[in-house]
Amino acid sequence: MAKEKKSALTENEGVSQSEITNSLSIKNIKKKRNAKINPKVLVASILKKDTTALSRAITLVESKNADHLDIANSIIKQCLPYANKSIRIGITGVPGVGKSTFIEIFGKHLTNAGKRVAVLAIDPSSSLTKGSILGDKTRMEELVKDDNAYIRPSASGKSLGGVARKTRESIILCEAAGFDVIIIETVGVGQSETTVHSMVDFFLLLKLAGAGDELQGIKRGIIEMADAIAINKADGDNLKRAKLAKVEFNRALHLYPTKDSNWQPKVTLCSALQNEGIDAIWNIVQEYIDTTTQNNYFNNKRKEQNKFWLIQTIEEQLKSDFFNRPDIKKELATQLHLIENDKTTPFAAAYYLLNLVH
Ligand SMILES: Nc1nc2c(ncn2[C@@H]2O[C@H](COP(=O)(O)OP(=O)(O)OP(=O)(O)O)[C@@H](O)[C@H]2O)c(=O)[nH]1
Ligand SMILES: [Mg+2]
Repeated sequence: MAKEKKSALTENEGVSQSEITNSLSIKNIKKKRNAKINPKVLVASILKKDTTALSRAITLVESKNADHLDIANSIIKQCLPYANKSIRIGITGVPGVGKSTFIEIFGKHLTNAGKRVAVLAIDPSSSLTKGSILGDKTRMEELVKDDNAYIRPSASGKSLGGVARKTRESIILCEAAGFDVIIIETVGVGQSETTVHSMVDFFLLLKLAGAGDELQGIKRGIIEMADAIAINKADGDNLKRAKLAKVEFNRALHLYPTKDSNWQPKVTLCSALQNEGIDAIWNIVQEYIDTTTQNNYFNNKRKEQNKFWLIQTIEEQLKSDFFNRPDIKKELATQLHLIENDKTTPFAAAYYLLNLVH
């Protein structure tokens, strides 16, 4: 044995020991990285509430590598029987309304009540800003240290549909890992609210008390989607204005037709900073779940959401397959050029390109 060792060393003469160690460790890292991921083992760990395994699975879901997609699909399939058991809450509001502060305190409220909470985010700006919720992880100081909480920085991607699919699948994985409440956060700046609304049970809109123009600046659609509106920063000098805003929102909400859920959206005040009104919001969520479970809306909505996501996924996939074809890429450039020079119409060009595929 000693002899063998010696001859191995002689073979490596001229190469320093540190170089050998370095090359060995690089080889090891590569080997580990390429080691075949065993979906079964990963799923078993997820079911044991292992959040490292959960993070690995979410990374696979988010990966653009085709091999990873297969593994991710297998993991999700195995997790599905354990999914569907959480309460999914969407939270939206304009930048600065206090979403991070709210989620931190709301999350702590839930973990103190013995719940396990996962926070995911849909951040439409993430491909540009590299994910603003990354900074949130440090802002949610208490929650991030909590063993019963899991915070995942937002998925990034070119299309909202793609990011949404990843979040949908991450929800399933989090549920399999035994999280009772899943919070999906999004910045209230556009399409992403509709996307989040289509994947949650309860939709909470955080608002600020403005200067009397409460109802003018907000998109009607978002108000219509909300199951509750919480006017945040209802503290200090702001309290009076917040109370007035509550009256206005209540009046406005009564103008909307009753929802299919038979649920009358609630307006409430809170101060995330001072931890006031947070328990009331959780009570509203529970009341909503009770009402909609009894009238079966809860289950029906989830089924409708699943159907919606089936169609959505097909559309997304067809679109990406189409635009990624080398012949389409080339011909699209030509057609765009022709359009620019008024040599063809958008419809003729579209039919021409579509016919290349059919
Ligand atoms: N007075 C008061 N300030 C608050 C309250 N909640 C949040 N803030 C403050 O408002 C600022 C913005 O809060 P964030 O929680 O970062 O807001 P956000 O909605 O996550 O913002 P973005 O991540 O930029 O979209 C911070 O300075 C908070 O301390 C509140 O209830 N009362
Ligand atoms: Mg934030």
